[in-house]
Amino acid sequence: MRRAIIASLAVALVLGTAGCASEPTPPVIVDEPSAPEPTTTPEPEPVWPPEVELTEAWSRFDQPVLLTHAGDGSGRSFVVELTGRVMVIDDGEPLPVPFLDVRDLVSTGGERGLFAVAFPPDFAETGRFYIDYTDRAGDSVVARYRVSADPDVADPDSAEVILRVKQPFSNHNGGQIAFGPDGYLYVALGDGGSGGDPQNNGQDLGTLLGTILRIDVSTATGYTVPDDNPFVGRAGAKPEIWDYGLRNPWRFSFDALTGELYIADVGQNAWEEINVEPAGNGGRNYGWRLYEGSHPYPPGTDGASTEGLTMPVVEYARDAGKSITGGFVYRGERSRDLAGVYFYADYVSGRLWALSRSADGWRNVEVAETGMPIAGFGQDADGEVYVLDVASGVIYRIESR
Ligand SMILES: [Ca+2]
Repeated sequence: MRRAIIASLAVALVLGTAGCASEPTPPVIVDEPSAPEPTTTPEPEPVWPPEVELTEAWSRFDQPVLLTHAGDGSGRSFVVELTGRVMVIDDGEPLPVPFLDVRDLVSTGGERGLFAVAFPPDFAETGRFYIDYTDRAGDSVVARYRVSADPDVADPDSAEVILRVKQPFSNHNGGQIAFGPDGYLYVALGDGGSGGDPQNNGQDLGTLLGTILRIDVSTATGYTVPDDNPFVGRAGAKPEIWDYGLRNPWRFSFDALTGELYIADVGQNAWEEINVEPAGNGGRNYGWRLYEGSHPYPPGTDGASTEGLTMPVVEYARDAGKSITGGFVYRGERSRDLAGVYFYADYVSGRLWALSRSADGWRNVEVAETGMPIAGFGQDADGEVYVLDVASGVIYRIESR
């Protein structure tokens, strides 16, 4: 009798969960032996679960997808607009004149546009910086620019394309670029697009598609490949590759304190995922198109051997969202309770999550249902983290409540 009551209770609970659209399956921690071991436990540990509010900081940007800083001591922030401009926020005020306007060079619509700007550690001395966009032909471009005599305005004539990657399809263009703690430029490239990676680019070390690259841009022109890149000298492999097996790593970021690399990889039809890489520990195969998240791809197949693959730290299914947007690890002063918390969101569902780890392992919790199409996050020179609404053009600061 008791067994029957428990059984019917269980059925009721299952039905209740399935029937309630507002309570999706939360992201789950993937417990994989191949997952990277934490190299550091940041101190102090954040208050858990974090309670946050989004405070409107600025508005009227045109499809903002990234807020970053130059690391030059100026305290300025730079906002990347998908439509092709980089704008400056100085002393808390957006400047009316763009830092850079490449709308004439950029293709937009769908998953195309101006994606990112990145400033090298020696930017204060050299004035050189980098942008990533899809050009008029739809191909991926990384270009170097220089500031003009006015530090708030770049010289449009200084453009030098240092990398151009042919895109076989219009979608999955990656788009993030950022300097690692080692001073090298990291570049995300999607698998080339379509669906299901028809060219198998993710598992092919002979193409730059489906990867994160690591290149040395300190040269006068172009770039060189660091000698200690993981695939240097391997026959048939592109030496620029740092990590591979990625589908569409639209957003990655480095923890400003630990140097760990957080990669959010957009899924195919079932699973969105976050991967966390120990600082300086590349050469990893993140599994696509053998696996989507921790699940064999295509669905219903037995799956390839997981040997040599790095599985995600966390993943979520379609009832929680359909397109992951990676953010940043909070390292600011304003909300000390959030120290060490990584924020990410889903572009379609508008859900905002916090991920962090304790001595017992990773933990993940939803912190807001924003209802906003979040296509990007930001982190300023002070380590504060921002959420960017690509539709309304409003930028919100994440603060502890
Ligand atoms: Ca993966």
